[in-house]
Amino acid sequence: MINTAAPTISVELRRRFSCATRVLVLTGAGVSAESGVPTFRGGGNSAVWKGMPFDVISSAGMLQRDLPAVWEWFDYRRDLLKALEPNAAHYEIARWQNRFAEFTLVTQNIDGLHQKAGSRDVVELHGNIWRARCTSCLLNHTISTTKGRPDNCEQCGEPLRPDVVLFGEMLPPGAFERAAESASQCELCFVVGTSALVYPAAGLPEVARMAGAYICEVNPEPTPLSDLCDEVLTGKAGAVLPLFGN
Ligand code: BV8
Ligand code: ZN
Repeated sequence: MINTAAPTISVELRRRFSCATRVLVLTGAGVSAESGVPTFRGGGNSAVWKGMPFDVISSAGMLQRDLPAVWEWFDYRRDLLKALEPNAAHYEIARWQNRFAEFTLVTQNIDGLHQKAGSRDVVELHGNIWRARCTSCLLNHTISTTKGRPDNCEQCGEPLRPDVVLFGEMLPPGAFERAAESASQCELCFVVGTSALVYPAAGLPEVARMAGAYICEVNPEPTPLSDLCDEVLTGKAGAVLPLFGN
């Protein structure tokens, strides 16, 4: 019997939430699920595109072999995103940036919904689907919802690629370092809507725990991180996170 009742936030967590100054939030696809963004894994199977598992189509190897196919995959996801809005979880997290003196939001999501909800200075570990990058001079290009994306670089004319981190590729310079620095300094770390299977992102909560932080996971399902957490709030982020607001 699925327990749909909202989980209870412990007195301990409420106390820590009320007096914390250094807080880290790490999010994954689950935080955008209630906005209608398909997750990669859920219900036991993982996303497949034209018969290819997502970590194949979203890989450095595929980019070398077939850039147009990679673009087709991200164009499809971007089109899906156009009509979608942030949900209550995104808005609650956006409010937290004004609540805590040292607040860091680290996301694995490329959908830009945290920023659309008002979050500033988001550490995007895996890039952003609304940007393209030149394969030669690395110039960044913004992809607008109306004009779509240019095929070639406006500076050197070489082909553009999605400005996202593909499997087998390094994270953006400094992004993981900044996230790990905040994890090693935080008192309270929330892990929201991630299956915690992709590295190095999934290693951040361990960094926070090693530094003595209180770790809280928000997820309707258990993950490999659940046992590492001081508290697990079993439920949907859009229902659970606003409970901290009152
Ligand atoms: C790299 C962008 C160095 C593209 C992404 C160590 C061990 C093993 C493997 C590795 C390792 N180190 C590196 C690797 C390889 C690899 C990796 O981790 N592989 C995995 C599969 C084992 N990592 C890499 O390749 C990384 N690069 O290591 O570079 C290097 C370089 C060269 C040579 C050697 C080393 C780069 C990884 C980044 C890849 N790009 N995204 C795109 O989007 O297509 S990863 C992508 O997948 C996402 O960004 C995210 O990170 C991941 C999906 O995970 P989640 O976001 O958590 O989503 P998921 O669907 O899985 O889960 C959703 C969760 O939400 C579930 O738990 C569900 O229960 C929950 N949920 C559902 N609804 C709700 C909810 N929660 C709350 N509320 C709800 N309503
Ligand atoms: Zn260029």
